[in-house]
Amino acid sequence: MNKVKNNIILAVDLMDILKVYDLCEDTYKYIDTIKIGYPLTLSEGLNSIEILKENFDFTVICDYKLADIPATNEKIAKLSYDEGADYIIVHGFVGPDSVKACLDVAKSYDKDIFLLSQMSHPGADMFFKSVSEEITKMGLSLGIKNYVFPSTKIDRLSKIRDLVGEDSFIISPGIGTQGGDPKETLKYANALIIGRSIYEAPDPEVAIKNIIDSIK
Ligand code: NUP
Repeated sequence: MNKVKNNIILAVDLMDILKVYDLCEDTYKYIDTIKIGYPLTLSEGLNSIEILKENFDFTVICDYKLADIPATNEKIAKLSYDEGADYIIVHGFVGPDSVKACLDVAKSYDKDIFLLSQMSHPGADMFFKSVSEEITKMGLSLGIKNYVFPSTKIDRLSKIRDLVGEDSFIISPGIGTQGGDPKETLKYANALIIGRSIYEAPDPEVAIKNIIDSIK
């Protein structure tokens, strides 16, 4: 990935496509990239991707955190790209063959993946803390350029930036509701993934404008 408008990726974990549509109408002027995951896809279907692309021309990141055997990862990746996904998020802990299966599918569609090597919630430290750098190094050895690393582990985010270098693109969740600071995070990440702080705000447009002002 090269650039994200206003460095904000809107994470939409709503489960009603009409509410998603309203949210997009309120915010599309400020963003060009949206992240959807299981909540929307399982409730409204994979064609949610197409709806978002056709109506708002968004770049769509599918946060399916693929973590299966290569053959199954491959099937899910194909379904997602067939439906118009631009990127899918893939878990690294499952190992290089499972990740490479997704990368190969992405390349065949002229698309790309994001590798996830650490998660934002407190419990993630139990297992990820000791392996996130190794997972990231595996990603580098596979030639991966896009990474998801959380804003809630800012000390390690800065290390991951040093590890992946300035040529890689890091997107970072955990902003606002989970405690991550937008400005601090952008010292190391290229873009912020923000969901509830925007879509649960009384006025999502005001919320997004305030975040944009705060990171100027
Ligand atoms: O480690 C992660 N943490 C995280 O919150 C990896 C993620 N992909 N996410 C996702 O980012 C999460 O599933 C949600 O879609 C978004 C953060 O949303 P919010 O906390 O801003 O509402």
